[in-house]
Amino acid sequence: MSGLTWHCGSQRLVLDRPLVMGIVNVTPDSFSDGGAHANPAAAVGYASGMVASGADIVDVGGESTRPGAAPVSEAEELARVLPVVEALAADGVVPVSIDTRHAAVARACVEAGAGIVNDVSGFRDPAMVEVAAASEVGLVVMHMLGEPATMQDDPRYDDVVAEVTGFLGQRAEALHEAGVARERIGIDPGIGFGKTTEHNLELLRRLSEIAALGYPVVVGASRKRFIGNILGEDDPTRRIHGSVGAAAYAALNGAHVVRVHDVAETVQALKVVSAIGR
Ligand code: HH2
Repeated sequence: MSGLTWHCGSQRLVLDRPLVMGIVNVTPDSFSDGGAHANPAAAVGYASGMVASGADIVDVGGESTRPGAAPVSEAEELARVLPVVEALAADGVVPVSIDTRHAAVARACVEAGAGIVNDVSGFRDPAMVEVAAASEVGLVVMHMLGEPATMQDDPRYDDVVAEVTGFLGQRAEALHEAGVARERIGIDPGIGFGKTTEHNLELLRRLSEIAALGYPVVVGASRKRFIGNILGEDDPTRRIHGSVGAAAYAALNGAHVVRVHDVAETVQALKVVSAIGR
């Protein structure tokens, strides 16, 4: 039990067991589920299914940030996500997270009822910090080396865990100085974002060093390339069991929230992990 509570707008997430954040990509080009629910009605139906399977949070994204992905315009991103966020937030069953790097998208989705802003660029943009400070929502501050288009071009660190932890601590401090209560801040090492397979494994192995910052830790390993590299599996949709293994490991080593594509499978594994740990 972590003793942490994550303040996400009107909702309080008690982190006394690992929570599952289900991924809803409303995109034509995401690396593992691009195009699968690209219209709003399909995406809402898909997200509701995840909630029925035990998702504690749904994370809605309208821009693929896979390595080498082309950026989309803010208007296009907003048109993809806003109807989905509106419908899911109106349901109010679980907090809705908006996965965006863009302040205009974040602001509109918070107004539409999103309870979490998940920024893969770690609130480096001052406009994102302003949106955060002007609201009461929860935040996910993620580490990414550089930008999606180039982040996998030979990423290097002296000590990946120390550098990622240093960055997350600094960004959390900057948000706090801008007026964000610490209870709202979650942190994420950004598995696959400017990291080799070995960097990702090292981050997961030493997750407790990141958790020692004292903020809720979110980990998104689901179906990612490093799992494919370990398994020799090129097709992301065939990395489910490996992904569940990574989620269980992360939950045992300090992750409070795991961000996953395969909710039912992950919920089942984490229930067993929690029961054994009790
Ligand atoms: N990973 C992806 C996107 N958003 N957010 C957080 N906090 N942590 C992550 O690890 C993370 C994230 C990439 O995965 P996915 O959304 O499935 O793919 P794509 O970016 O191609 O849409």
